[in-house]
Amino acid sequence: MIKILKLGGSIITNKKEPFSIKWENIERIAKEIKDYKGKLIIIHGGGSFGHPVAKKHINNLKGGFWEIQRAMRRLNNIIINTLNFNNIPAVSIQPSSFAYIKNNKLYFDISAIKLFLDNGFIPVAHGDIIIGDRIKILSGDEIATYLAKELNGEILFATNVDGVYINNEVIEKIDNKNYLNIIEYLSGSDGIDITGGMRYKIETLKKYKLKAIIFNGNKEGNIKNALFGNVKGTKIDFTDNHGTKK
Ligand code: IP8
Repeated sequence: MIKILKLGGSIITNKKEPFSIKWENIERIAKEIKDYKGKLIIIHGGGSFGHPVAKKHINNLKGGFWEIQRAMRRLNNIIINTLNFNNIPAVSIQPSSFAYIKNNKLYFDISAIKLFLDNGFIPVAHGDIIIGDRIKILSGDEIATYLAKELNGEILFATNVDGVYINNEVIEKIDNKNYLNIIEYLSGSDGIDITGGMRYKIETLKKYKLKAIIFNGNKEGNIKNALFGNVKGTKIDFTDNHGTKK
């Protein structure tokens, strides 16, 4: 199964201060990814780069198109430079050039992504602003879920919390059986986040019948452990055959 690592904006940037990078985290993340040799796509969020700029232009996205794109490209450059510096074959994939929206449905041309994967590269995409019958801020979570569905991938959500919390406790597992009980407890995320939070993540995973894990990407070793299938967090499985005998 292809792994899709979503780096939440809060683990790569300081969300409370515009355009501030968490350098130590990015360096550490690169070192943790290094040993993983399976097929991998990385997607990062907007954090204190994309979100404040998108918020500023929310009533005139067309006028702010380039400023939003530029904020995300700046962050993407930093991530990819750090990965390459650590000998990771990361390449930039800019969603606004392969994704669009029509009648509220997303369309992606993923041919280049597939070719990059087949040739041993690690495509690195990011939340972005996209065109279509309207202009839309596309979240990294939407890209992750779309690609997971198309490529039969599993999403590894590296966030700034240990998993999905209910009453101060991390829920070990969310599936079709306990979904309705859990969803009513969940809200958005802190800081300036204009594309949703935990609740939105879980709802989209459910909608597309996907498999994922939500874990704390700020803790040393967790990203590596997630790639190798043994991280602590909330395991999510909405796949059809989940729970049935094979
Ligand atoms: O942080 C948002 O991506 P996200 C991208 O994954 C922009 O929701 C441009 C704010």
